[in-house]
Amino acid sequence: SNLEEAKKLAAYAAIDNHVQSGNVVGIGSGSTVVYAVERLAQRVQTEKLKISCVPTSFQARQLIIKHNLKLSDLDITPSLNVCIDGADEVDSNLNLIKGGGGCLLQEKIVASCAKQLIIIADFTKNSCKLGDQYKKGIPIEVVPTAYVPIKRKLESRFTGEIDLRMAINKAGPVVTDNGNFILDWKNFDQTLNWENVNQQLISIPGVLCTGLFVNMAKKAYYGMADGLVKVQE
Ligand code: DER
Repeated sequence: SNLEEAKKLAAYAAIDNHVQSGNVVGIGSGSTVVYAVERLAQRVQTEKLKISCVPTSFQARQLIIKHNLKLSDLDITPSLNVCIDGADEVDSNLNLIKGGGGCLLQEKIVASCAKQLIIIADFTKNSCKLGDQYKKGIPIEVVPTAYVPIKRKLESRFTGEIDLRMAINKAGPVVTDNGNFILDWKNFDQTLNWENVNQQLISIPGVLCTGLFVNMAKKAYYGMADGLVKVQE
């Protein structure tokens, strides 16, 4: 599909522009980063690229191992040159909604340890305001024992709906790689100040992380339907 082709275009462009030998690379989660890992593996073969890769999820770890890339972690390499990751939506200020795949906590940690966070996405992720196109809500990772009081606090403070993310191939709620639950905040007010909102959310006891990545991304690469790549910075 030209959506998959668009993801591949963005991924290849970002890897070719931002990864060089000697780099420690954060590997994001989701479907677009699959193409980024593919490109890294190609470059290791053709250019003898020397890199270490730090995963942001079990999925990313499996990808790194599958492609025989050098696996590292934050104990061994706590400072990364670059982190390549997808996003559910990007606004005109390069603020992101992430966590559609449920991997937001480790994604945010690894991104925070990298000198640059580079986003790769297809054109459908490119929005003016968060919520223009992405309707599944802002993910909030919470300690399972606290999800009801947190949900009620959020419902009293903000407009919109707060839903516990339920699993599809497992009975009950989604449990993240870190053993936590996810609340999805839908139909939020799109005019909110996301930096303030993020600070308010993480100040609630039991909230571990939000899918609001504010002032973190350095650039976003979008694969376009016409086969071109658009860069937002
Ligand atoms: O869950 C995540 O944060 C993923 O990176 C997601 O935002 C992007 O997933 P996709 O590349 O499959 O759209």
